[in-house]
Amino acid sequence: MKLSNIDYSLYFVTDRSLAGGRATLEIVTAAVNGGASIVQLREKQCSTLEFIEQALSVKAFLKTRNIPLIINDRVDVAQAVKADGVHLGQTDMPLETARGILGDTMLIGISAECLADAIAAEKGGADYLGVSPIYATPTKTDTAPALGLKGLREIRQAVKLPLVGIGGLKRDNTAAVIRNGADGVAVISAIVAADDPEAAARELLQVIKEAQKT
Ligand code: TZP
Ligand code: MG
Repeated sequence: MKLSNIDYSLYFVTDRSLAGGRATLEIVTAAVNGGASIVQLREKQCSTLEFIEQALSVKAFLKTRNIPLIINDRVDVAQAVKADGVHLGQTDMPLETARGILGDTMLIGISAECLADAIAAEKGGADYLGVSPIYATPTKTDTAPALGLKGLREIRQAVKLPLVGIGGLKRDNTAAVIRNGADGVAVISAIVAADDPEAAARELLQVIKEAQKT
């Protein structure tokens, strides 16, 4: 069964290239100890075997904390490890195809790069949207133009799905993303590249929780 009542507040996305040699499981553990509420395993370089092994070890840890695991890009890997969901971009497997394969067993998150993407993904049965990118970021340069807070607000007004903002989000610009309609904030470098990922996650979550109150 698909998970419900997901807490999207602090959505942590991994990236081993920014981890300074630290293991993905070590960073995920720190992020979760600091308050990450959902984790996406994003592996752009490794073999399928390594992706699956990594996912199984991260999943075993996350299960002990009741934190959902989302797999980036790869429906087959998500299925192989019985992840809680898969996250798909606009040039990944189409939503309809993925839903056909996965049925209702798994969450499907879609990256919405514009208003039309968001509306189509909601109509197509996505479970949540990554509004992408809010700001330009060196972590991913092959993105659509930045949506900014105005683009986020337009999407918020048009769809009911949970939204997470992604792209260039740090402690100082996170509150605005929540106040402009996002349910949560998705980050890579703000946690992965931090000297102390646990403290970085904790500080971000504090900002998010404060902003959610207002
Ligand atoms: N999709 C849109 S921007 C982005 C992704 C995966 C990268 C976000 O990384 P950072 O370091 O949080 O800006
Ligand atoms: Mg993708």
